[in-house]
Amino acid sequence: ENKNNEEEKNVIRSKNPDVEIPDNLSWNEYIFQDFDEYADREAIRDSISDRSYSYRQIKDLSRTISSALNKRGFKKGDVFAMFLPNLPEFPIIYFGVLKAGGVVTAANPLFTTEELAKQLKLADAKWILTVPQLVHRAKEAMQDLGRENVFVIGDVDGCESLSVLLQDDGSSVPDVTVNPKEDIAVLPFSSGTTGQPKGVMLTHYNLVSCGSIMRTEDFLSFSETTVLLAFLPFFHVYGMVAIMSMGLHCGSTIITMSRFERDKFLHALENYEVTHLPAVPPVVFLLAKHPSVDNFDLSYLTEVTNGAAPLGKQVSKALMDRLPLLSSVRQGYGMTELSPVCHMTPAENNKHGSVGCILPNLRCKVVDVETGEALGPGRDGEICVQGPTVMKGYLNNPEATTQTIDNDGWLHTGDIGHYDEDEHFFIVDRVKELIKYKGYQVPPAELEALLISHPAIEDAAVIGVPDAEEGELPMAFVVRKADVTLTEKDVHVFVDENVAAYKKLRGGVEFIDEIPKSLSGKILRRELKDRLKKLSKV
Ligand code: 4UW
Repeated sequence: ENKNNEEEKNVIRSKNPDVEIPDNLSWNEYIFQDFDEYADREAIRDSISDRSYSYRQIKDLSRTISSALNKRGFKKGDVFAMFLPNLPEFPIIYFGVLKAGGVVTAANPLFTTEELAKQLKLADAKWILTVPQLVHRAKEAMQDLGRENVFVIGDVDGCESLSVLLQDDGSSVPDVTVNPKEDIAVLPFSSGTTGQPKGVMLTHYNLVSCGSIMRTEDFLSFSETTVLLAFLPFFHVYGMVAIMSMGLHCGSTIITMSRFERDKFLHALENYEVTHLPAVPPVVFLLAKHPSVDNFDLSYLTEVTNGAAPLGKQVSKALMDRLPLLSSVRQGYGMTELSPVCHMTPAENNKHGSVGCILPNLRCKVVDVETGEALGPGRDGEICVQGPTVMKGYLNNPEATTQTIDNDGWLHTGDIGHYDEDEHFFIVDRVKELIKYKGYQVPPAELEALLISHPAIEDAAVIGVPDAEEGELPMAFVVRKADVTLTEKDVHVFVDENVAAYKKLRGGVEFIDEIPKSLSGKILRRELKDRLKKLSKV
């Protein structure tokens, strides 16, 4: 490439050479590349039921699923929803759907029926897989759409059991041709920089690109001797791509955990001799600080990786001090819209508090939010990323797409940060609305829309209150209608009844006369945050 210097000024590229990205493989073909070699090795095991599958089984059974789906009328491009916790069958169905040319949209198993129905509708899901505990919500949400293809892992009257699909004779494995650069493989949901959750179109090529550039020696360190503990949900890109898919691609063993409970988690680390732990800040915090940790033998654990929310320098240092056998506390930084990783800590040169360096094949710049100028080292601005992992766009939402990806293909992350002289990046703030509670996305617009639907509420705004352990706690400013009584408790009860538990207003409710807004009607969240700071000082 021979770009002129002007254009390249302050555009950061990896110090590692670009890698070759296969453009003829589907995401499932890429992940399965070395499965024949891994053969009878254990691919995935459930820490609760102890059910497990070998690499050979994952490959064979996902073919079986594609045949079974084909017989039931599944067509290329059909959207298949997965509404379940982390179970060892997850990758079998996931790759089975992809093999049949389908698109996977996975939803948070904590979702209420309404939250699920919204995603199914936007994604136009024709099929869904769930577990008995959630089948009620899955059925209701599908009925809203006039659809009834509900599969369940286990036995429930009126639903076809996964075990029936798995008994298929494999005679109808569909012969689909995937166009990796055009065809969507997965459709995760993200609110992006503003508004309600949107379907993020990730093509096979987006994902193969992300896999290929992460896999470079300096970054992803999974191998055939790696044991991963997967408590982070597979419905989210971090779990789905960076843990489940890449763990399998590298021939590692994945231990699934469908529910996080401290002692069970620590016991699983010891019992399964876990070597690699992909984590989020509250769990890194637990490992660094909680007294129970001393009761377990964690001597196999060599790597803890943080992602999805900011990790303080002190916590990362404290963990290294506590577990001297850890070779590193690494970080990955990413976003659903980036398939999802753009920065990772390189093997050498681990700097506490840094999210690492830009991965090969990508370009990154830090731009002044006012002028758009690409800034030099040490200066804070918005992180922008360009390259083959940038999503195809938001589903049926060209407006939101052009707001996020500019004409030159730069994706604007909505994160504020800088890089140092060695081109290691640090995230310091977020300009987008998004709130992250324990790494989960809590889109303020969603809570605001809910609040405003309450008959006694005139207007509302939701912001994140910083919290050392959980990241941020959603908090609402509420304007009451004239002549109504509405208490803080009323607001909490109303919200708790209507949203998944992680979206609760743990940061509190504050009544206010008017929501500060710009002339164009946008909520001035900075002003609310400043107001809160003042309140807490009084
Ligand atoms: N530090 C500070 C971080 C960080 C962060 C994310 O829910 P999304 O869209 O996506 C994610 C994806 C995270 C991820 C995926 C795969 C992976 O390997 C890895 O590292 C191990 C991480 O979270 O939310 C995107 C937003 O979350 C914040 C940031 O605001 C970003 O725009 N975020 N990672 N390390 N903040």
